[in-house]
Amino acid sequence: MSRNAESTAFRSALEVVRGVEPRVADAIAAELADQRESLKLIASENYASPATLLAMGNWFSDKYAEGTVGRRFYAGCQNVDTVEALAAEHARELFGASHAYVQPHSGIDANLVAFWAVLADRVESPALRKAQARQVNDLTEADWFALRRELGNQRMLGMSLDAGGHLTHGFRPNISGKMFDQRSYGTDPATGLIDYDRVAEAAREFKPLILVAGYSAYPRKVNFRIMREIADSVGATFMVDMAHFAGLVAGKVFTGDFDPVPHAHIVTTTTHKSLRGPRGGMVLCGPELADQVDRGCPMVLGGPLPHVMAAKAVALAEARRPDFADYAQRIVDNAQALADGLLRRGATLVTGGTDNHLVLIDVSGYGLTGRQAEQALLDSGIVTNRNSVPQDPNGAWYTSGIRIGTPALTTRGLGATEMDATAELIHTVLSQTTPGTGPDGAPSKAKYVLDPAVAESVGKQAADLLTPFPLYPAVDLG
Ligand code: DSN
Repeated sequence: MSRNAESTAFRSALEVVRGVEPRVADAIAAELADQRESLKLIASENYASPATLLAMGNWFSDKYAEGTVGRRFYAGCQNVDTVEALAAEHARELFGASHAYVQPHSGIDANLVAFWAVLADRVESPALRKAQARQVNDLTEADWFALRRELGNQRMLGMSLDAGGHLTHGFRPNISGKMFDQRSYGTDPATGLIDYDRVAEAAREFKPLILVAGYSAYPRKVNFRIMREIADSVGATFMVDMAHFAGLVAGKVFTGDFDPVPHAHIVTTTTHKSLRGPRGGMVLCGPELADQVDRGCPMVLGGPLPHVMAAKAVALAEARRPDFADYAQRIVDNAQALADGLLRRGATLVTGGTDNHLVLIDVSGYGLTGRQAEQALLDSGIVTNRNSVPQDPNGAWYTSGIRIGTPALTTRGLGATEMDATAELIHTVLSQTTPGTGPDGAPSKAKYVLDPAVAESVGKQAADLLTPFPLYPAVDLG
């Protein structure tokens, strides 16, 4: 697409929206302006390509298409079939998977599909077999009771949230922590690293049906070969949620023992993080689980989002191009440059560095909670999110950490020099912010004090850092 075409496309779309509800058009334009001006360091965010974004704004949004390619519960799905098949083909080729299911609307949905597929495949439930053989009317009340009992209380072992796991890996407030009998493995308190011997021990003791690997806030690689051996040793199904690092797998930065696809029975991901696609999810698996995974809709999911599947096909096609491998490598190079810059200035990093796309700063070293640090950085034009650190004394709301990631800034083109400058800005804000007090004068975990002149100066330097790297340079909304 020519640069001119991109600009015309977005401008025209906004003009049409403005004709109906100008406040929505204004908010869309304001979002672009905000994203252009801020140093976006949220590890799970990125900037999708114009082609990916434009593939979503169309009449595919109007179509119901429950079922799978060629087997729909609705008529007239031939064009949805085309884009769903294309997205799945690109995903299979990109990741070397034998089966790809591209319907999940989000990462949580992808994980629910995977959980269901494993339960349906592994749990011995005669009632479920009858139900799946379309003999639902033959099931008695006692069968249904047995089905619920047999599928419930199955065991899952996943990484704990405060060690960097995801809430869908068995965290109590999430459905995964309620529907499964759940245990967590953490990280070594001394190193912050996964201790595979401890994981093996936990697996031997607990004998999970599903062993889950994957993370949202663990700044290191995971050895999926070892994790698979642990799963095999206790007869568990090995599931990897690669949502955060799918782009690094796609770009062949994570290969061999660190590529989950050859090692896991089932792999889930989102498509919008380091993979740089539209907001959505996806499941990859071998032939053994394919039929169960394909029951995701209507078993677990509502109707698929064909406009998003179209955008997934576009983004996955982009990720198959050679330049994506270069992008993926630069994500990691940038994260390491950022980590080095922070360490040189005295910051404490969980695990002492990174070998993926994210860095976790333990801001208790600055005397702050994660919430105070997050807000002080935001005041200074630096967008991050607070995150628990292992054994966090401040819990999941206030936290003691700030998670930062490089997929978005790398898409903009920033490199090692700018990462060092970013480390300087972050360190300046954190070292000049102090904890505040509540109305009664008591120490507060939320309030903080930062000289507005410092915030303004850092904000200006952050904006200057971004000036040579315009976001969506071809898009001029006028
Ligand atoms: N919310 C995502 C993240 O920020 O890591 C994970 O679901």
